[in-house]
Amino acid sequence: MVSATVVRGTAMAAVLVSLLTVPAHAVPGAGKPGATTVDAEAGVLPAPDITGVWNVLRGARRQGAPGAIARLDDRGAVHWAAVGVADRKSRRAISNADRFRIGSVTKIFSAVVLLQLAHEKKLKLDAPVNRYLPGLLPDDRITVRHVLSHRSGLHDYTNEMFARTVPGFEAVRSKVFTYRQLVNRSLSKPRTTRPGGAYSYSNTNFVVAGMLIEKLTGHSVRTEYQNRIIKPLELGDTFYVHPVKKIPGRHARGYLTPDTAGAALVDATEQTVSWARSAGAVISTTRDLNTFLSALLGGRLTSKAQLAQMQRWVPAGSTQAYGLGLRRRDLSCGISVYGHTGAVQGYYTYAFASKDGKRSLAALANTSNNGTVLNSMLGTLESAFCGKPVKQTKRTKRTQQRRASAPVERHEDIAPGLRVPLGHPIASDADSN
Ligand code: HEL
Repeated sequence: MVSATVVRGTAMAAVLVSLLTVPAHAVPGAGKPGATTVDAEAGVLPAPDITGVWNVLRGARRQGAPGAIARLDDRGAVHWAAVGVADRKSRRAISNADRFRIGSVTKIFSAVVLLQLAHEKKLKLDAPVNRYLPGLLPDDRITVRHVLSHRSGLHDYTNEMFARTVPGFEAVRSKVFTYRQLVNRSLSKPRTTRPGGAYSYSNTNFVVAGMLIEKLTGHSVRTEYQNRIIKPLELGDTFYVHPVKKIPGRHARGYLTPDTAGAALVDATEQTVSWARSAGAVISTTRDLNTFLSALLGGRLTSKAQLAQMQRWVPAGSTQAYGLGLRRRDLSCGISVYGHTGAVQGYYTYAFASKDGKRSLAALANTSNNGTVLNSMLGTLESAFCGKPVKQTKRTKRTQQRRASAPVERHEDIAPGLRVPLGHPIASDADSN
């Protein structure tokens, strides 16, 4: 094992930065600069740039995240990086053993359960939602597939809920919503597209997914996640505890960035996440997320046919596409990765894997509503899957700078030209967080 640890002390706090690597046994040379990993389906993946991942985390910290972690699993080789703190009061260093809220990465869990139910012939993807939940939706043409691919046109009720970030969060952090209350909030607004129309991201779709799971199985989503995913994959750090507000065991605290520049971060760790339920309330770790995505892409959670359904893509911006509960991100080196991003108050997550699932990266910054950090964290994917950046021309540099400074809007993540939630960039001194 190669390990390097740097401890930096300041008047305010000690910041622990660590980078640990377990070299691959299976692939000689994997992880070394310039080496490549042969991936049967994805072609040749460049060797990951581990230092690059670490530098991205350091950047996120400078941009206002109290801490940031990443774990890369690459055919038996494991790399970790961690920067900053899990808890701003105790100054405990953050680590990849910390659990955290994964936000919309939860959507993959919900989609997997529904795809398994489709395989068991308990559900048809092209059947109307109303066949299983009579009278729920105002249009019989909205199908299960439309919901899972964000093409139902159901308005995203969280747009209004979190229009003002901190007051919006405080108003719901202790609330327990029924699925129906959440759907009713959505239905009080006009729909955004016709059924099957263009992609339009909405948490409402995955609230409906949770209702479908509970109706078709007669069990809670917690039981279904547990029996179909968590237990078989032995994900010992993955939980759905709704409506319990605490994260069980060792965890990173999450810090929400207020809309007012310069205002103090808000500790958002404890909340019911009832506003999201099956759209975003799962807790996990970087290790479990990598295990989960490797299993999914490796075909160990669904049949081949169902995995192919999950990867029927609709365009979702210039560098992204959406399948069924699954995002595809097209990286600068031409490689695509598959997974999801998550933004829940206090936590930004990236969890993606290669086409065959043999390389996976999960990363967390323990802040949110900070578009700069969210944008930067995309760099973990670039470093993990594209390796070292090729020398840039002045022109590509200019294009990237234009993209990085493009305005972001509510409720979509960082793809140039897409709508994104994410408040304002903040500049702060890393050690004063
Ligand atoms: S937003 C996303 C991400 N998704 C969607 C979902 C999730 N999270 C939410 O809908 C929460 C939105 C409020 C988050 C809050 C913050 O940053 O903590 N922002 C505000 O309150 C802004 N006023 C599309 C980014 C995804 O990647 O799928 O997770």
